[in-house]
Amino acid sequence: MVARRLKAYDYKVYVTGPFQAGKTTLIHTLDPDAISVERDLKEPYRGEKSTTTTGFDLGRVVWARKEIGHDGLIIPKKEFEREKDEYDGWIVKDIELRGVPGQLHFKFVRDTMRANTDGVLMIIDSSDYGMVGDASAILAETQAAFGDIPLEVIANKQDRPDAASPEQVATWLGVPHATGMCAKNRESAKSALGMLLKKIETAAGAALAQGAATASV
Ligand SMILES: Nc1nc2c(ncn2[C@@H]2O[C@H](COP(=O)(O)OP(=O)(O)OP(=O)(O)O)[C@@H](O)[C@H]2O)c(=O)[nH]1
Ligand SMILES: [Mg+2]
Repeated sequence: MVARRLKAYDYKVYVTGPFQAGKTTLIHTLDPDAISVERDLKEPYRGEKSTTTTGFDLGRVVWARKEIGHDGLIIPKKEFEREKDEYDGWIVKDIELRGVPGQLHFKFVRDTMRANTDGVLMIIDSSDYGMVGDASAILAETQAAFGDIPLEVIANKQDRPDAASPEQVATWLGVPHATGMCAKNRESAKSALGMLLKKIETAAGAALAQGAATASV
C-alpha cells in the first residue's frame, strides 16, 4: 500500500499583522484561487469599504527555481499545475500561505493557526500610525509564540501618498529592518514573499548543518 502524503506543502508561511493591514489582499494577489473566511465591515475603515477576516485565508503558491541560490519564480499553484511540463528539472517547493485575523480579540484564531509554521510575514499598514499599538502587540504575541523563526516585517501600502517609509515603520516597531510592499501589486507581493522564502531556506540549511555536526561528534 502506498503511504498517503499528508503534508500538502514544503513550507508554511503564517501571515499576521494588525486590522486592515493588507494580509488577505496579499494572499489573493499571490494566489487568485485563495480562499478566505471573512465578513463585510459594518462601517468603512479610514474611508475604505472593506471586509475583515473572521476565520483565515488559505493560499497556495509554488516556488520554482532552476538552481538553489536563484530567486526563482513564485507561481499560483493552479497555474503551475497547468504549466508543470515547462518546469521539468526545476527545484519546486509548495508553499502554503495562511492568513489570520488582525482584530486583537481574534487571538484564539491566530493561536490555532500557528502549527507547523516555517516563516512569518508581519504586515503593517505604513499609512496607519494609529495601529502601531496593535501592531506592537501582535509582533510581541508572534515573537513569544514562535521564538527564533524567520520573520519579515512588511511595510505595506507604499503606494499611498501618506505612507511612512519602510525605515520609519521599522522604527515604529523597534525592529532593525522592514521591507516596503504594495499588496495589490503582484511583483511587489512576490518580492516580499521571496525575501522570506530565502530566509527560511537559510535557516533550514543552518539547522541541517548543525544536525550533521552534532551527529558527527
Ligand atoms: N492602497 C492600498 N490599499 C491596500 C493595500 N493592501 C490592502 N489594501 C486595502 O486595505 C484594506 C484592508 O485589506 P485586507 O487585505 O482586508 O486587510 P487584512 O490585513 O486582511 O485585514 P483584517 O482581516 O481585518 O485583519 C482593503 O480596503 C484593501 O483594499 C495596498 O498595498 N495599498
Ligand atoms: Mg484579512
